[in-house]
Amino acid sequence: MGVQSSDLLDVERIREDFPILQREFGGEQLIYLDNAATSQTPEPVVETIADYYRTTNANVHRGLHQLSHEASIAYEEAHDRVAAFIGAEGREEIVFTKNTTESMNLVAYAWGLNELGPGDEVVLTEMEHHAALVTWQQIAKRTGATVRYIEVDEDGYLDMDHARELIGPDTAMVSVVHISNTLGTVNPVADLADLAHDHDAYIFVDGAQSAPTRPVDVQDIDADFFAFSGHKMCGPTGIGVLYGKERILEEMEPYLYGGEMIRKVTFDDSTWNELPWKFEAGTPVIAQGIALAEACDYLDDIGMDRVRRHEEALAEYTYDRLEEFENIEVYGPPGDDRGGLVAFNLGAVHAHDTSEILNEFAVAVRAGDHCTQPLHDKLGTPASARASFYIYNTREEVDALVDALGETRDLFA
Ligand code: C6P
Repeated sequence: MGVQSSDLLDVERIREDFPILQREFGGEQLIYLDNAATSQTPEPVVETIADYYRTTNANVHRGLHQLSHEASIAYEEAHDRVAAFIGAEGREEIVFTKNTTESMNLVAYAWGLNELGPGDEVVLTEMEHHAALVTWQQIAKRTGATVRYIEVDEDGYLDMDHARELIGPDTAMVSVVHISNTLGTVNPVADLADLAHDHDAYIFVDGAQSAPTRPVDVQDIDADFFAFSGHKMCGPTGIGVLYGKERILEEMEPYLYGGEMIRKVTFDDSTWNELPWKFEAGTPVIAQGIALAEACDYLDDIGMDRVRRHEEALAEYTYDRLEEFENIEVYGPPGDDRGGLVAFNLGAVHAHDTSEILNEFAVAVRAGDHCTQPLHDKLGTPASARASFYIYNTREEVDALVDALGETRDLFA
């Protein structure tokens, strides 16, 4: 069994920063286990947003007035802060987007449309989120490139022999999820980066589930691109991050055109602003970016290694407790080798029914295909229920989940 969550984090103290966790539904206190979809937002981040609008709100990079100057500095420094959070070299490598999905589309359009063609291969995995799968599928259709999928084995791991078979001289891009949002598998992205680079291909690591939950150093894993979303890591909605190696971003065409991203415009042609602004057309996500920097501070103050161990301990505890049910299917690797989420089906009970009944006990879990339809097809089920954890969750909440699942089972017996 994993380390007690209370040995790792001062959860009681952390919970004080999240008043939403005090909400009650039908007399029961909320147990929020849908963090892989969206995490809750701590008071310091909420305060940062409010404070920005109270004291600093102005457009950036435009006015010469003091407010615009202050907003611009704060917005630019937010890029530095996010760069430090993932070990990037500097703000040039950090593009603020709307979310992980937009970061993926940015590269697919700006790089993929220009660089891919017939004979080129984009290698994905069977556990990719639709953000990657659908995007590369469509770009491949438009360019004549081929999409191939690294198989997932029965235990929820990538078949690395198959990866070595697929990644070869025709591979142009390997796009792989760091932690599967359905299986909880932590993929060997550094090994996949080596394989991709051996064949002069790029690797795009989808960090939507890893950046919020464990220390990530993009240089250690040698990712060419890395993407994540603010709303899964104590930040606001409406902000995502695309990390790209400076050399590659320099060579790429812009994705969106307009104000902010230009250097010189004439009636005939235009030239582009320096990185990262070349990829941030129009008025950017100013308040959200500044709030994301605060979220990075908040998480780093706790310590990302402790966040990781807390997540792993809760996932392992949940996995072990779910095994108590006779007729349960738990997807993905063993409890002691996964990120902080557990997807399952309780006998023949549809995942939607499970989540509706859990909702009666104020337990919030996600049910559905989690934007991994092809993976669910492979698992032989249209949907699963999923509990996912964050810094404020406790073993007692997992116990409450298990109790509520016991009631669910009895109801459908
Ligand atoms: N997954 C969930 O699992 P956006 O919506 O753009 O912020 O994130 C997309 C995304 C990309 N990759 C992975 C691995 C993800 O888990 C997600 C978001 C959510 O509940 C919504 S499907």
